[in-house]
Amino acid sequence: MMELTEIKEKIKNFKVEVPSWGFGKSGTRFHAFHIPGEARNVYEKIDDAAFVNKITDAVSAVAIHIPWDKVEDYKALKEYAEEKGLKIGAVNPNYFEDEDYLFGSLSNFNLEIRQKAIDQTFECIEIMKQTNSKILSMWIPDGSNYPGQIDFNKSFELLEDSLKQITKHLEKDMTMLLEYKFFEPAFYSTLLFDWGTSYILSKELGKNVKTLVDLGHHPQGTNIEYIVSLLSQKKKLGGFHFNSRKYADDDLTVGSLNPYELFLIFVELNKFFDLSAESQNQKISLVLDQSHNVKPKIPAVVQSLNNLQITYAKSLLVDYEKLKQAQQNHDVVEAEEILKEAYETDVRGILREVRQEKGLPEDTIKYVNECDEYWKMVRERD
Ligand code: LRH
Ligand code: MN
Repeated sequence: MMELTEIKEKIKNFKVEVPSWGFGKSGTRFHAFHIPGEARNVYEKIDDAAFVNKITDAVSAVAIHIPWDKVEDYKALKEYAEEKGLKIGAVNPNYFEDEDYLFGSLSNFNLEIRQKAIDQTFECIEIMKQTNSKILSMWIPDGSNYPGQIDFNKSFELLEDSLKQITKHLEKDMTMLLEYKFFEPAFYSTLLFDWGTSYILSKELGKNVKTLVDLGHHPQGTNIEYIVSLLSQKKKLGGFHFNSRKYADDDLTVGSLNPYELFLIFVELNKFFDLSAESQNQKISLVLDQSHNVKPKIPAVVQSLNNLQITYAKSLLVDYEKLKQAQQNHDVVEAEEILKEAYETDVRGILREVRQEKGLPEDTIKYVNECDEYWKMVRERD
């Protein structure tokens, strides 16, 4: 059983990347409502991430999305973030908005369009060099809407070939993450639809290529914690997009829906990773990926970090030795009770102590709501 002092140390060093797009305008296909205080450009998104980090000290970097966060001078962007105590994190190429990608991007039957998508990715690798980012985070929505529309095998082959060309461009300390998603925007087939397709490609493409698990990208009833455990065991789990959902890819606040599932995922992660160690960031990329359609952006991100800290703390309370014993003894009830004991423990007191010791606000959400600097920013942006 981990000592409380060690648990507090780990929580103090636990950090996740926040998505630039989590602070900007976002919505559904029906509408994107204006939320007071939403960031209007990448610099305001970095300002907001820095504000969140100032009160939580739980932000490692800002993930950027290209071309949403396109700027003239990426070196200046990196320096701007560093001035604010942050790094530029994962670089996300956008393969879902260019008109030419109607019938796919990296798997498009048309060579010119495939080359365009490959060149766009090379541009993102250049951006990584200028921003000192080490993670190329690829979500490839290519697929089909109707039976017969594509040749599954030809398309997969074309995707594989494109990724091979891209992998060759990666510098040796760079990692490519393949994010799978079982549907949307394609509604009949998606080439990279599950952990298996991502795993197959990551195995074929080499050690710099790993899988990324987005919590909203699985069919209902999927045992995500087992997928996480298996990919970790096979050394192919490269990263996470944290959020929660009730139905599909809802991109809701992590921990809002199904917090026990999130806890079970952290229990598996702890077996393979020390999530609090700076060095781990190279091994596994922990990123929030949410769109705050009804919540004010900054409070929503602060709430998300709270939920992740609470979940991580509970997962550190698990007596892993006793659990292994119960599993070996087929003591099913005892095994579950060991997990429940940790999960049902109220760790908010530990978090308040940690924040006190770090000189941070104990109640971060209350702090934002009473923060003049925050409300001044909201007024100025409206
Ligand atoms: C796709 C996704 C992907 C991002 C986008 C904002 O659903 O999860 O990670 O590019 O959301
Ligand atoms: Mn995602």
